[in-house]
Amino acid sequence: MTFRGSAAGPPRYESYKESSTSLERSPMSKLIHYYHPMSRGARTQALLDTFNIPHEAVVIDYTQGEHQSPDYLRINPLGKVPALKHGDTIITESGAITLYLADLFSEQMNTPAPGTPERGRMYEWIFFFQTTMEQAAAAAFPPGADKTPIREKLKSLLQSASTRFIGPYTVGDNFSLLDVVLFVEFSWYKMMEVWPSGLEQYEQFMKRVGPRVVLTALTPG
Ligand SMILES: N[C@@H](CCC(=O)N[C@@H](CS)C(=O)NCC(=O)O)C(=O)O
Repeated sequence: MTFRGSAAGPPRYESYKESSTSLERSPMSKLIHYYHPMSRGARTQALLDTFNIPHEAVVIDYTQGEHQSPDYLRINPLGKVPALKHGDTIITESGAITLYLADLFSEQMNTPAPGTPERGRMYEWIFFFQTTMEQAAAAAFPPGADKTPIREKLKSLLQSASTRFIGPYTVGDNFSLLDVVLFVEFSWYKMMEVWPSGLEQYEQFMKRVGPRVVLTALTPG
């Protein structure tokens, strides 16, 4: 795994505010990703970085309330990260951003073609994470003794899902966006210590794709 980010880090929200007028006039091709390294935005940022997609990364520090500022609420009225601005188009919801990027940059990301079994597999994992897993993971915070049942559930869900895992990569023989999605998601569950031990297919996968994923350090930006 490559942890990326200079000492100065990506541009902070301040720099977005200063230049917002010119950014709004940017050409359609300009991508601006609003995220925080300790958020679901780490996954969409990893996609942009791993596949070398030109973009501007803007950290929205929700720990400092930047997600509730009037400027950011114009980007995402829900006050959540991540969000993606593409010209005049704004996409929120990390799963939607993932699928939007997958279609825009299908060649670089090795996105499976519509209507193929691999495309179905891609949807399956992304929706599994966004709905079943992340809803349960959110309920596991803040940690405490009473969270043991939900943590056991997370572990057991991951264990069951492993039977759906086919290698060497998640959609066949080539490294794709879905590998990045799984790697980042799995890293979170390892960090939360709800990672099922002894599942060789997961362990091999993490070792295989880790060196190829560019993941912004999972520490506050
Ligand atoms: N379903 C949304 C969830 C977004 C979300 O809840 N983001 C969190 C960080 S992971 C956030 O912005 N939290 C700040 C808050 O809710 O105040 C997605 O996947 O993008």
